Amino acid sequence: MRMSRYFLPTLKEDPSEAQIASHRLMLRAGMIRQSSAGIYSWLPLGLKVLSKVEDVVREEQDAAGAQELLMPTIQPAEIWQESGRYDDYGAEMLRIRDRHDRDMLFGPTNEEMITEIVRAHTRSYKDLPKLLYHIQWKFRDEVRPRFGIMRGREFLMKDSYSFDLTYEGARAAYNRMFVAYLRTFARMGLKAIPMAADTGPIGGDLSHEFIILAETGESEVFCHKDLLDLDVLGESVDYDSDLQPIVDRWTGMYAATDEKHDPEEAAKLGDRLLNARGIEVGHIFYFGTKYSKAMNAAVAGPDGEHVFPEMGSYGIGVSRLVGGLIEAFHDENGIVWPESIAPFGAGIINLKSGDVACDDVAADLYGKLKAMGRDPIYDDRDIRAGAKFADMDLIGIPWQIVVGPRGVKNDVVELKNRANGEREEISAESALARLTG
Ligand code: 5CA
Repeated sequence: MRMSRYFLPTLKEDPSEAQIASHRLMLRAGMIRQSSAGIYSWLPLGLKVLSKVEDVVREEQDAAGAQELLMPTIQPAEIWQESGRYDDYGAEMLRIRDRHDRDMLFGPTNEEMITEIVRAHTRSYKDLPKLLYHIQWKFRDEVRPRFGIMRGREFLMKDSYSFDLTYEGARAAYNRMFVAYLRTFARMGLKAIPMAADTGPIGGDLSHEFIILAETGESEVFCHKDLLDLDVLGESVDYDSDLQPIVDRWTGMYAATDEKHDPEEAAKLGDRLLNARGIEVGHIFYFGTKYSKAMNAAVAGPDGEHVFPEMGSYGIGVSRLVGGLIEAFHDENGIVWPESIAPFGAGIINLKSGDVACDDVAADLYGKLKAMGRDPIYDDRDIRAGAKFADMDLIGIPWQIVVGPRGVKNDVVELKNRANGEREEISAESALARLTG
């Protein structure tokens, strides 16, 4: 992408409405634009990052054996009346009436709709288990939308739903999602800690929130410090095997949100207790037959008897994760994207646009990086060099190649690593070689 053509409305000044780093930096980096309270447009740079996050989430869901489908944003009220949640959900649900006076709503979550779909197409125990997911916009009319997309009213969620014949089957599905979540967040460079949690309006009796630590997080959390040292990417995971040992390792140490906190239990940890704040990026629930019974979604068991599927639901805040990543990865100059999520794989800064020698070297690098699949962004704008450096750092491009007249004369460019600030003068060929693989 040539920056001269890119729609990248960066801001030099901190916007006054932003209270936390991620909100401030998303506005300054031209990633989002507020449309009304808690509702945002995702501008090209923001959308690129959101899609990268979505890709990692999708890959790990698919690897865990979940199947993607897509349910609508607008749902009929009837299915929520069947489950009994139409009234319970209260003012957070955006209710809509269509031209035929039918009650509709903008989905805040999809337990009812997926249960209706599975009920319609599943007759026998032989059709189970099923593990389905989608990535779709949700609407919750939050009392206090805040911190930008972190607590929005419209937000992107990955939600999965499992249907099993037995409690053991449902627990296996829960464990599969548990491990898939650990992998998903770890692949983005995040340390997400699973914590015993309340089930709230979703219901059920087993639930974990996945929380990344951040000073500005909305949840107060307590956990064993050693949880921060566990590593899931080092393990080889076979989703067809018993995952309980992995889950046990992550749940064997104390970790709870303030809702489930047990001060006596926590006190036993002494100085190994960590009391911090965190951001909830995922939440998984086992709720048994709550929805399958209420919505009469029985299948015929082996002897023809009615069996109500055991269910669970599993959410990841895809759009919230973009904010969570920025909270975890930024410095005084802007965002520092981990390579797995970076909107562009490399940036080229031409210090003297219009100078034939510099233009040639920069354009050549740009073409080659594109051919390598590095998806480069090339700052070819006719503006001050200082502004180019500032923007490239602000938008967090992990590798930056600086092309200037003095270097070009000596056949060198400068390769800069955004994360540690290290710079090296090397030939353009060496810079390219470093960015291969
Ligand atoms: N049906 C279940 C699981 S699919 C469910 O809705 N769970 S949830 O309510 O916990 O939401 C799942 C995730 O969505 C949360 O962990 C959080 O990361 C994200 N989320 C929830 N509310 C918001 C919001 N207002 N803004 C941004 N993300 C949100």
